[in-house]
Amino acid sequence: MGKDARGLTWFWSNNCFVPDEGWGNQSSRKTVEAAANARNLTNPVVTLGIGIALTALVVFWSIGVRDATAAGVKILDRCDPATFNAGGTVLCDPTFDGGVTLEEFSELLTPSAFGHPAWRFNAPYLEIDPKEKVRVTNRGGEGHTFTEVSAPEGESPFGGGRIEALNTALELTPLEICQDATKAPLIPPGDSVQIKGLSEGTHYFQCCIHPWMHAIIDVESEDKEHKHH
Ligand SMILES: [Cu+2]
Repeated sequence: MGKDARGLTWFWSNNCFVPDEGWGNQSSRKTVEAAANARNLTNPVVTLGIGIALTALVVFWSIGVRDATAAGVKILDRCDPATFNAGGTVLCDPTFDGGVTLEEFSELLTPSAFGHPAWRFNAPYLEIDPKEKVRVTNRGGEGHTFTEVSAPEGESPFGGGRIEALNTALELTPLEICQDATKAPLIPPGDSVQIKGLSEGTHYFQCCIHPWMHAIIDVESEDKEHKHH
């Protein structure tokens, strides 16, 4: 750890220093925790401690659960670390091989182009049942948010995020929820969040950094679907 000329505290993370203002230190801490958890789960003593019949039951049960919670959304981008980080702030994971330069990214920051399409949620539309959870994983090189947004019926729930330069370029009005980093927390590269307990109906999500990144999750019970058919 150390301080630079700008007074930022820097952390050693992913074989490079990152300032204590972004995702770097959170990311490495979570990776360490995840590795520790993985070790516990694969501990042979724990596995041996479970009887064969019980093991069979657990395996059967976990397959059932996995089927029920299969929904997933990948957060994607293609940031090129060399050009994105040239301004002095670590915007893009220095080890990430994105390939889209800041110049290429900026060329599509117009209201008509609506941002670079490599910055997106995949899939952008999901149908789940009420008990189903959604795992949202950041596979990009930048920090993103997956923030639920809403608006009165007939109005678009989507809007600008918390990066003024991006909002201005796209001529978007900032959404209030995006201005609060505790309500719209950053998901660092490699991290994931789980969305659960969504009510029946249509839910809208967007990135509060890159406001063209949108997703819709429709929650509908199977019973209801059967009645429709
Ligand atoms: Cu984003």
